[in-house]
Parts: sequence; C-alpha cells; structure tokens
Amino acid sequence: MPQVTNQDKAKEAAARYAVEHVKPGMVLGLGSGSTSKKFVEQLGAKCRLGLEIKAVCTSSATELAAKQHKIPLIPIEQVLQIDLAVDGADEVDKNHHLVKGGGGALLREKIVAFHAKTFLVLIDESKLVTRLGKFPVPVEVAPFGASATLEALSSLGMNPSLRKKPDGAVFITDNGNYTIDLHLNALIEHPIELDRQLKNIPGILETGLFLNYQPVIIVGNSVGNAKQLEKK
Ligand code: A5P
Repeated sequence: MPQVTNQDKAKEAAARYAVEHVKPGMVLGLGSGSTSKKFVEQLGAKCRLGLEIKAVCTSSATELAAKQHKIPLIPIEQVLQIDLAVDGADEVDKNHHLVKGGGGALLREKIVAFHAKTFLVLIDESKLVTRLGKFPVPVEVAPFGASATLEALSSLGMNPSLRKKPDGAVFITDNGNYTIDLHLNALIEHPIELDRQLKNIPGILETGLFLNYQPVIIVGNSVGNAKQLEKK
C-alpha cells in the first residue's frame, strides 16, 4: 500500500474544500494532475450520492478518472460557459499568477479556466513562491517547425528542452502538439512581459503562465485543513 505523504494530505484537504463549493446544476471544468485527481475522486463520491452536475475535462487522463468515478461528462463543444473550473498549479506567486502545465495539459486547462466564472486553484504550501520561475515554464508548441522554435527559444536564453516520455519518445499532448520546458535559471521578474515575448514566436500555441486569471487559491495543509489565500 503506497504511503500517504503530508503533501497528499494537503492536496486532499484542498480538494475537500473545493467539493463543498459545488452546487447542483453547475457545469464544472475538471483540471489535470494529482490534486485535480483528488477533487475528481471526491466529486465522484458526491455524484454517487445524488449530486447532479455536468463536467468537461482538460485531459484524457482526467476524462478516464471522471468516467471511472461516474461523473457525467459533456463535450466541450456543447459548453459556452463553465460555472466552476477546479485545477492544480505548479507555482503560485503573491499576485496569484500561476505556472501550470507540469502534466502537459496547459492549453486545455487555460481554455477551460478562461471560460470559467470561478477558477479554483488547489495547492499545497510547497507551491507558494515569492517569484515564479523555479519550476520550468512549459509551452505547448506546434510540431511543424518545432526544431526552429526550440532554436529561437534557445537564442533568447530560455534554455528550452523538448519534453520526452520516460521511454525517450517525444511527449505528445492531447492536442497532438509538443511541450517545451523553459529552464529559465533565474526567477521571472516580469511574467507579463515574458508571456508576451513567448507568444510572439510563431509555433508557440500557449504558455503555462496563467496571468491575471483571477483564480481563487485554496491552500491545503498536512493537518487536513484548507483555506483561501488572500491577495497581499
Ligand atoms: C497539469 O498540466 C498541470 O497544470 C497541473 O495542474 C499542475 O502540474 C499541478 O499538478 P499536481 O496537482 O500534480 O501537483
């Protein structure tokens, strides 16, 4: 039996907090990654007790988990607005800017977050940073011209690496694209400027910088409590 870590308990607590905010009739956006998975599990338990909601998924992995937990799903094509999107994050700074995409689902996650009335981000304390950038910033790129895109990022000093799977094959996103991770070697002073600079490179389809998305950040701790993070 795998050991339950303090981080697991913190993620669990954040997921529990989030599930209390789900109301009948809502259209939910289900994020990706291990924290989102805990939310999916708890949401599934509520659905089995009769909670009626519909959900869209941000990745095939989440879709699989949601189906296993019998959560009613609808295709994104049928959704114009999402009531509540719930997702994790890799880093959160004091302005509530985020780095996301460690799991390779950033494009769908960003689309879902953008169209959500409320965007709940569930983290444990280890994700809180004074400045973004220790975690490599992922970008989703078109396979066409990806070598040139890598070269352009390299010449800007962004220390890019093409994401690979453990078996060495190129990691392909659910959208059929590549992911490039930027090992910036320094904390990001101007994330908005960086995001703009990245999006100016053709072939970069989206970045893992979620800036000004007005997320409601829920921080769980290892004692099993969770609270909303106020903006300083
Ligand atoms: C998936 O692409 C990511 O954006 C995740 O939300 C992020 O990496 C956080 O993942 P964990 O909840 O597994 O830490």
